[in-house]
Amino acid sequence: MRHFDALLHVRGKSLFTADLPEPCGTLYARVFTSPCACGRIISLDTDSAEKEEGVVAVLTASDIPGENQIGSIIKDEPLFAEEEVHYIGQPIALVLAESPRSAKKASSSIRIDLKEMPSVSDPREACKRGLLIAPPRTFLFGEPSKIREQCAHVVTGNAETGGQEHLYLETQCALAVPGEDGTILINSSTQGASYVQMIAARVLGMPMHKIQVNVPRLGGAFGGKEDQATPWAVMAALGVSCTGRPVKLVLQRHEDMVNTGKRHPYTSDFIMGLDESGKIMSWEVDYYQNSGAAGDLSTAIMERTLFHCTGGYFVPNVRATGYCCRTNLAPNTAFRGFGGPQAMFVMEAAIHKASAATGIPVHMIQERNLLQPGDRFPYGMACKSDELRTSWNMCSEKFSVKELRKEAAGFNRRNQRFKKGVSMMPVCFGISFTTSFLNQASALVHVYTDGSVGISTGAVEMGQGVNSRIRQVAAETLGIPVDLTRMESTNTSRNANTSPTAASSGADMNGNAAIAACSEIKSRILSLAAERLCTTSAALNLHEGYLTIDGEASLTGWTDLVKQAYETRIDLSSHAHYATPGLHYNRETERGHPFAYHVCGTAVTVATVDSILGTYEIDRVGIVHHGGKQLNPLIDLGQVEGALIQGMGWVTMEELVWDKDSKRLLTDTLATYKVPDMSFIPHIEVMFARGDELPENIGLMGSKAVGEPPFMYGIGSWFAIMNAIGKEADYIAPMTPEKVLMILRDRKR
Ligand code: LUZ
Ligand code: MOS
Repeated sequence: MRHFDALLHVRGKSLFTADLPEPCGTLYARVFTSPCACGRIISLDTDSAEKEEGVVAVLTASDIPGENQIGSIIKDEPLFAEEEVHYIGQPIALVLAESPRSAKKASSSIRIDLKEMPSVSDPREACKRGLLIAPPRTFLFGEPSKIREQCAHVVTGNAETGGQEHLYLETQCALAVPGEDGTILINSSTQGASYVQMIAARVLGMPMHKIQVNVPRLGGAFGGKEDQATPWAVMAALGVSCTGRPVKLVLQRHEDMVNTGKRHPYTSDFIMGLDESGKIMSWEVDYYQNSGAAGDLSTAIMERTLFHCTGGYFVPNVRATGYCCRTNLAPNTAFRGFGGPQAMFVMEAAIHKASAATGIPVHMIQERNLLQPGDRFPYGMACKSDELRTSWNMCSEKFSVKELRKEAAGFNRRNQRFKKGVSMMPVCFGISFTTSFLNQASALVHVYTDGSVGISTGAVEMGQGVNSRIRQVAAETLGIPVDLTRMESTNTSRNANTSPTAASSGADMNGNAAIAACSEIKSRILSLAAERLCTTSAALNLHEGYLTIDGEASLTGWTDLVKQAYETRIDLSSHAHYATPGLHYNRETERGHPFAYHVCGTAVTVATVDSILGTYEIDRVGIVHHGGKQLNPLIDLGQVEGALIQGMGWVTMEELVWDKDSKRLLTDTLATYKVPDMSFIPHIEVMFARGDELPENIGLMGSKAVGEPPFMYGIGSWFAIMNAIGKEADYIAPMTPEKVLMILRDRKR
C-alpha cells in the first residue's frame, strides 16, 4: 500500500493552510510580542503603527469581546498580555494590514515601555521559589525508601535532558474568513480542530456553532500543534470579528522558533537500589520539569512522565514525584513522546551508573529487569505481554549484538583515536491519552450515488499517513477498491468534539469510528440485496467491489447496489463514534488502567567517537519493533525511521541555548539549531514483529499505534556514544560533540 498523498506531495500539489486561495480583501496579520522575559507593562503605544500606510487595525487585549484566556487544562494564559509579560515572544498586539510587508513594518513601530522584573529559567530555582504550575504529584508503589535501606547497592545521581524545537516544515498559520450572521470559518494548521473552535468561542464570546474550524492537512506537527496552533488561529478569528474581513496569519520561521514552546527540558534526581545480582529493588525519582511561563499541557506531560518512570523495567518499589516548574521561557508543550522520553532517559542513566558501581555490565542489568507478563506498573496496571523481552531477544539475535560488542572491544584495543560503543534501548510506551475522556473519536461516511465514498473523521493528516490507514480500513470494511474512497478535510461541522490527533492514537480511534460507520452502511446495503435475492444478509458480502454469495463472487457490482439502495430510499450516510474500551484511572489513588495497550521494541545502536575531535558518528541502528498486524508497512517504516532520527537528534546535536540574563533564545535560527541531516543518518534496519494479538476493538484491525514509541529508540545513541567514550560523565543530554570533547578533556562546561 502506498501513502496516498505521496504523489501530491512530490509534485507540490498538496494544499496546506497557507496555500488556500485568499478571499478578496484578505488582511495580513503580524504579531507584536514581548521583548522581555518578565516585566510589567507601563505603557503600550500603537498610535504610530495604526497610522502607517496600509494598516487597518492594531488589536490588543482591550479589543477582545470575550475572555482573554486560552489556557486549556489550567486557565493561566492570556491571548494577549495585559499587565505583565512572562516570556520573550509573548503576544501583546496584532497588526492587521493590506500586505504582509505593511504589517511587519507597522509592528516594528509599536512602542512598549516595560519595567523589567527578575526572571527565572532554571526549573530547580523556580521550584525553590514555589513557582509551580500545579501541586507536585507522586506515584507511590511498595515501600521504596525502606527497601532501599536493605539493598546491596544504592546509586544516587541526577540526569538532565534538553528541550527540542519541533521544526515542523510548515510554520504555525491560519486563515479566518467571515460568513453570514457573524459566523467565522477558521482554516488552521492544528492537530486539534475542536480545541481551536472551543478557545475561539471563549475569546470571542460566541457560541461554538458559529465557528467552523477546517484543517486541510499539516506540514508536520510532532505535538507542536496540539495546543500551540490555537493562539494564532484565535488571533486570526479575532481579526475577522473586529474588521469583518478575512485574516491570514503565517509565522515566519524565526518567529515560530522564538514565540512557541518546545519539548520540556527536565532535570531529575534519582536513587536506585539493587540487590547483589543487579535486580532493581527500589526506584526513587524527582522530576523537575521546565514548564515555561504557562500551564499549556505541562501537567499532562508530567503525568505521562510518571507513567513511564520505570521505563521498560519492573521495579517492585517506586516513588516518583513530578514538579511542573513555572519559568520565563515560552510555554513548553507536547512533543512526540509527551514526557515519556524524559522519564526513560533518567532510568537508563541510573542503570548506566549502577553498572559502574556494581561492575555488572549495563545490558545485564537491563535484561535482568525487563518487564515480564504479570509484572505491575507503578500505577497498578499489569503487564500482560512478553513483547519487551521477546523484542530484546530477537534484537540480540538478529543483529548479533554479542558479536557487535566483541567487534567494538577489538576495535577499541586496536585504535587509539577512534572508539566504538554499543547500547541496547528497550522501549515500552503506553497507548491512549492519559486523560481518559480524550479517548474518543468519530467518523462521518457518505456513499454517493456513483459509488464513490467520502470519509470525514476527527483525525488530522500531518504527514504521518493517518488518512491512508483510514482509507484502507474503510475500503476493507466496505469490500470495495480503496480508490473509491477519499478523505475529506478535518472539519468541526462534520466531526464535532474531537480530541486532538495525538498520543499515537489518531489512526486507532478514528479508524475504528470509520469502520463502524462503514459497517453500518454495508449492512443496510446487504439487507436490501438479501431481500432482492431472497436470501439472508449472512450469506452475502462484498469483496473488491462485487457482491459475493456464499463466498462466491457474483456479477453484481458495488455501484449497482448503491444505486438500488438510493432508489429504495435507504440512507447511504452514517456517523459513528468510538470510545477506547476498558480505560479508567483514579488520580487520588494513582491507580488504574490508563492505557489500552503498550507498544514494545528494542534497539541496538553502534557509535564511533573521534577522541581527538570529539565528533562522532552513529554507525548503525537495529530495531525489533512489535507493530502488530501491519496495515501499511511503508507508513510504519517511515514512522519508525523518522521517530528514531528525531530521538537521536534530541539526545545528540539538538541543543537549545538561552541567554542566562535576558532569557533570550540564542539558538533561534537553523544556522544555530542543528538537526540531523542526511549525512548523520546511520544504517538503519527495522524488523517488524507481530507480537501479541490485540483484543477486538483495540488497536486498528490488529495493527498497533506507531507514532511516538519509536522516538525513544533514539535514546540509545546517547548511551552508545557514552560507551564509546568509556569514562564516567554527567548524564546530560544532548551529547553534542563539544560536550564529548569536554568529557574527554575532563573539563566542565
Ligand atoms: N496529549 C494529551 C498527548 O493530551 N494526552 C496524552 O496522554 C498525550 N500523550 C501523547 C501525546 N499527546
Ligand atoms: Mo502528540 S506529542 O501525540 O501531539
